[in-house]
Amino acid sequence: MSRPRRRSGPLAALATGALTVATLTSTSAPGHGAAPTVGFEMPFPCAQSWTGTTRSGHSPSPHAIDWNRADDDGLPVVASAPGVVATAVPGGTRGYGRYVVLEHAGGAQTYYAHLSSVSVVKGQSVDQGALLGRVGSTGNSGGPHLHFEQRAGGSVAEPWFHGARFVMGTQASQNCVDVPVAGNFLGDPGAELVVFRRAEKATFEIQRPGLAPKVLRLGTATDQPVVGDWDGDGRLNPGIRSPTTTTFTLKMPSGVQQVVLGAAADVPVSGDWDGDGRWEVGVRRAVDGVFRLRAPDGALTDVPLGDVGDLPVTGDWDGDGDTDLGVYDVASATFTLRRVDDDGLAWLAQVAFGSGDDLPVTGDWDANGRTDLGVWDPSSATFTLRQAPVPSAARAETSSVSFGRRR
Ligand SMILES: [Ca+2]
Ligand SMILES: [Ca+2]
Ligand SMILES: [Ca+2]
Ligand SMILES: [Ca+2]
Repeated sequence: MSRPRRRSGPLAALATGALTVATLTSTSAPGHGAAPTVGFEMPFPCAQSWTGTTRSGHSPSPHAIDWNRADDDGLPVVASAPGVVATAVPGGTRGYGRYVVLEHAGGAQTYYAHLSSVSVVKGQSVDQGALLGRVGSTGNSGGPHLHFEQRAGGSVAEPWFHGARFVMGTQASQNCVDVPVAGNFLGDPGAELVVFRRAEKATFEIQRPGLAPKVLRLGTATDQPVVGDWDGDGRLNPGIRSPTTTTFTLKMPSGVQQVVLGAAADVPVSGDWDGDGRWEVGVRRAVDGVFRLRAPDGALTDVPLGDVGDLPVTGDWDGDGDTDLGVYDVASATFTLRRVDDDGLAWLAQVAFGSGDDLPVTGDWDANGRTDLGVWDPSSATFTLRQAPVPSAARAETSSVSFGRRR
């Protein structure tokens, strides 16, 4: 699915000259496995402290971790690394109870067990830091805690977090993730680069050339970002969707609008579906990959597009004022863009752009009224932007901009 992450343990550190003798020694000590090729973080939101314990006799392996903290029943459990949901069991009563398995690059897996609720479905792609479910005590469990495993080659492996071997005790999660976003927030003609910074008090950070980023505060670490021109003044506004309550909170200077739509696992999308200048919301359903678009009167339109594991994108590819739909396939780094002509016929264009673990972003970089494509590389926090006369053009200009926090 992806290349090895650049910051992922001693081998990556060696490349940057940061490897210490102590790390080398512990890596080669008997009984210790090699560092994982995936850059795992703790399965909890940024900065939360949790106490992790391992023990001999722990089933299925002494490498499995039980995570606890005070009053932990019902607290969010998030993805340790980006991946695809291999297993989601929302109703389990024995063994792992309600649990989730994520499949990562190179066949690595992570297990999240004894959950009180599961927020994802099998087959969907989830980003690092995304909500998977909540801590519970389902299955073979004596009280609320998170049972967590990292697996390699099918076997439970010694766990690593943030490039270091796990050590028992209390530690703060460094699962502090930026999510790439873009759009015209500032009112000048082109789109700005934006990241949604997952934190207990989450923020949208809007790049301003030559100035500090403009910071808009909205949402929490486990909310999903969604941006759009909710009030129709020509500038984008921030929004979030809570997967827990399936409620969108759309923030405007005049106030907040709330919309309830979709299931917990669904991914929010936004666009001006009817071309009147005010944007609407929708979801891409995780179970079947169908876009469900919501009109201002609440009417719903379903548009199937792409595979379940694809990531949704939206933009006005043809510049007619109506927002169009698209999907990005991470494994092949290919956008599939859909537009509808004056006769109501739908047309698809495929554009190969990006690589590795890149995440898709869209925005009108060159301010010509047609939305362009881009990707953000999490390991370098670099946006690569594509500008072309039309989205399907074979020749396109690309530019790279570093913005956001590297993972
Ligand atoms: Ca606006
Ligand atoms: Ca509209
Ligand atoms: Ca359009
Ligand atoms: Ca453009």
